[in-house]
Amino acid sequence: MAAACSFSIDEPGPLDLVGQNASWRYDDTSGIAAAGWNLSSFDDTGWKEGRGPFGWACAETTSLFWGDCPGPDNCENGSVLSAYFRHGFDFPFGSAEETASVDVQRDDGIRVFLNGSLLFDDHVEPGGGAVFLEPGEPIDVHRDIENAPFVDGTNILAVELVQAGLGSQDACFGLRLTALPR
Ligand SMILES: [Ca+2]
Repeated sequence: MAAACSFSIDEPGPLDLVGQNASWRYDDTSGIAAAGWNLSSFDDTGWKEGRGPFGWACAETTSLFWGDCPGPDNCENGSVLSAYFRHGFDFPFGSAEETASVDVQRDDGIRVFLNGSLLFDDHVEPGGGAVFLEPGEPIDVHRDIENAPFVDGTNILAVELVQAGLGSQDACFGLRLTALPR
């Protein structure tokens, strides 16, 4: 008697790539983008390391130093506007252009790069600083980016978190990434 045989073909679901509490390399002290900081080839081993989310006054897991500001009421010269983050993850599904589904917390503005290409930005002036977050304005942003430039093997996310002005009383960065297969 032939064995009963049944199977089903499931639609592929979202692929979890980077979790909210992932470990990142980060530079929160220089305020200056190092040459090639957002490229896959950049050596970030000299940067600090910590788990997300990052920030201050933001229920963060890892507190940002944020320049010479020991607190929101004591920001003098040398404070910085930008902090930089890098995270590598494996994309074991072959080189493919998929839809990247990104949930970020950003205060004030953010630029997100994937393998050196700008994936998206939010709440920043073109080529410049961030736009002030109004009181009560959400810090959570969701974006779906079609044809994201994933590559086979190791991929590098690089993020610039930007404040709208020196002495900002809070800073937040968190990120979760999934891919939606076609
Ligand atoms: Ca802020």
